[in-house]
Amino acid sequence: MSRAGRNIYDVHEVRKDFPILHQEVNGHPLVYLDNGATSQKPRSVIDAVRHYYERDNANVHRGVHALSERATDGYEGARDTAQRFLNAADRSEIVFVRGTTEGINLVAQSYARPNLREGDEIIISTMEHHSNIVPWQMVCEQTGAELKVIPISDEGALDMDAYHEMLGPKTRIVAVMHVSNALGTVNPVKTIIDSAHAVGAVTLIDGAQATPHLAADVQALDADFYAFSGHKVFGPTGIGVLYGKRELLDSMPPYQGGGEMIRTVSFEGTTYNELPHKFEAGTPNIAGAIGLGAALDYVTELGIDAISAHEHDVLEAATASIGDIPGVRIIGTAEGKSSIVSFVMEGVHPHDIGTVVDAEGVAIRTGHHCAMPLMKRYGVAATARASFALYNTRDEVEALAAAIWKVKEVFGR
Ligand code: C6P
Repeated sequence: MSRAGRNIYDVHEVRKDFPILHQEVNGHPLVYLDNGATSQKPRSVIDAVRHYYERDNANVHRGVHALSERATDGYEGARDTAQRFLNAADRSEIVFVRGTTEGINLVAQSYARPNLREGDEIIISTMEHHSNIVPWQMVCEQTGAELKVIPISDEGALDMDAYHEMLGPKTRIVAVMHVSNALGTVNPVKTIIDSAHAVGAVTLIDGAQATPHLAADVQALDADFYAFSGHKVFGPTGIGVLYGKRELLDSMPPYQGGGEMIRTVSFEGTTYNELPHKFEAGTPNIAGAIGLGAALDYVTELGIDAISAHEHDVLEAATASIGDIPGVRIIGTAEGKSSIVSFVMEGVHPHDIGTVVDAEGVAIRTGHHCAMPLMKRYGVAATARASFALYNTRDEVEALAAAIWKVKEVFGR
């Protein structure tokens, strides 16, 4: 459904595009607030995947037959869509990967590992997801490089003074998240990138939690690498994008070997395919890429600014109604934060909060959110987290607040 020309964001119309939202869970209307983990899919994405399997299914870049050409067009068309979505300068800078995790591992192993040596430094931050910590720890083990960690304030903002002090001639890579999955903090990535470039370091931005909520323009940011996952931005699981500047990707060895990534193979030696195919060994996730293309089109049609404005309104309502509940402490209160409210409750384990609110039809995530060092920074083992998306409403915020009051009742708090 085209929304071109619509100037009022009508969340109730938007909700009609998401079949899964219209169901009851435990006798209550579903209130899905676990979008940070994965978001729901609009009809256009489901239809694109179904259409592909019903009519076009074939392998890509290989056959001369009609179906193979259609599959190739669909797959490569999705690359064009991703290029536009990220405002990348060239379509060859868009590498399809399984998700953010694979994108970061690709950069760690194909860029960092061959280029770093003992004495070099990699900077990350305290709030990173494990997928932007562990790959760099592995590179440090492999090369002798050292990991430096930017501290954060109690509100959950990066300590930019500390960051600037850490930067120096030894800094080779700066890898930070655009938006925090556990706090909602939106990091000043443009400043981070500019300062890293001033000392000659290469930057990777983990955009997993940014792309569903705000504009990610890789040229405006001047990011060297930018990774995101399809399933968080209303697309399928098992597909994501790694953006890399062409000259960097060109200089890197392949990540995996196999079909598709080669130009010629002989037992004497192999030559590699051009970008981006050099990094896409084997039959790719064709249906996933096509679904992702439809998802990115969907977000673009709604308009990322309209989505941000709507989500800001929902976040404000949530911060007020959850923050007002006695005994509840919100973790992550940085200015300008995005669509996440993480909280703990006096005397109640987050898993118990999750279980009680689920009985009320409200889906939230509880746990360490794959950010154990961050949990340690706040002295907690876990939090409960409500994460909002473009289809959530103020009524759903009220349902969440009512469910949290219910938790207090159940646990006598
Ligand atoms: N965070 C969450 O509930 P993958 O699994 O590769 O699609 O994404 C990993 C990832 C990387 N960075 C950030 C900032 C993320 O939030 C995630 C995934 C989910 O918060 C699952 S742990």
